[in-house]
Amino acid sequence: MARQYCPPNPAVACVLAAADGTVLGAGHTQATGQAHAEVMALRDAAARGHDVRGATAHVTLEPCSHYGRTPPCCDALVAAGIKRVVVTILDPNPLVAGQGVARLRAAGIEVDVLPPGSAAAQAARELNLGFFSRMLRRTPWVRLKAAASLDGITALDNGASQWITAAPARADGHAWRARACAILTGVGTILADDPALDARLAGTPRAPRLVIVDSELRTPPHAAALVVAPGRPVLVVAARAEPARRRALEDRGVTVIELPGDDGRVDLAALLRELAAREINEVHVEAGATLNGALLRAALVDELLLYTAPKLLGDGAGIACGIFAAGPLRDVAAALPLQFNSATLVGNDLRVLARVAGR
Ligand code: AOF
Ligand code: ZN
Repeated sequence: MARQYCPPNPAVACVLAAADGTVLGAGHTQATGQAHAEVMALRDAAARGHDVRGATAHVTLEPCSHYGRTPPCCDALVAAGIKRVVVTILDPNPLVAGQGVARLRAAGIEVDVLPPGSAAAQAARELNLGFFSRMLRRTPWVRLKAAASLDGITALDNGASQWITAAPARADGHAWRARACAILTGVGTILADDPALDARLAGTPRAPRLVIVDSELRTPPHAAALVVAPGRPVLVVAARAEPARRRALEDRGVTVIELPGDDGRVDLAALLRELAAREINEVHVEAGATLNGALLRAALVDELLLYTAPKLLGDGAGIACGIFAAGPLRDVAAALPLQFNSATLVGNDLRVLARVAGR
């Protein structure tokens, strides 16, 4: 759950343990601007009436050493009399990046950092892929979601594309939307389907922002995606923003920016950098074959989230289309190198997570 409400802050857990291993308190990161994991664990121990002096703090991310929206956790641990801190992985935030450990050691606290290659360190990183990506690569983690039949079809000749997968898979898809900082789509999907693109089925307390790639600024000011979730930030990214259309969208509370690429369309790599600058950790892409394909060809996708329904929908004639317009390949060896991370039955549909090699 923390993953759904703490972005853009990383989701962190902290357990305070006595010398004999007894758990004295535990906590995790709250919504951005509120308490970090360490502070929650200290509060938990206090509420349970435990004395934490001399205890060990196990933290899944290096305790912060800086004044951000909240004061440094290092200071809270020092003030509480913690004797030893076990850190799963260093914080990649340049404002912290080892300084948390240094600050604790300077205060006489024994600090152990788990080896970066250890399973625990890998798991701690997996928990916050988007945060690590934004901090280290200055671009968000991009997860592309699609649903198709067993034969890879996303729409029929008559354009019918809704409900290829069943309710449990759709709810699962909403949970993935809810943990992202932004949902990215294209104007083609807005015009064709008029989707809400919110995370209502997940009941998330934090609405992920919506980003619409819209080179010519054709998004209708009354599109469902702009009105269904009031208060949700919406960013429309154009290559060329005609002033009257821009004004009509801005009147709806939408932010419009221009990021023209060489081909007259939106520069997608620049868009992702812009999103990282706006504290977007994870981007959840739900778009049509064209934007999906453009992101894939530009090597901007890190992970695929594919739902496969146990249905056969045709031979690809007419407008029946595949998931990605990723361009023709001459050679199977030239295909994007992917690795399956998991395959899970969600209801009667199959959910596959495949990661681009090296990401
Ligand atoms: C921790 N414990 O549970 C988390 C940390 O603006 P602030 O004060 O909330 O600080 C945000 C930064 O703190 C964030 O970018 C990351 O470096 C670190 N997150 N640190 O000690 C936590 N979530
Ligand atoms: Zn902190």
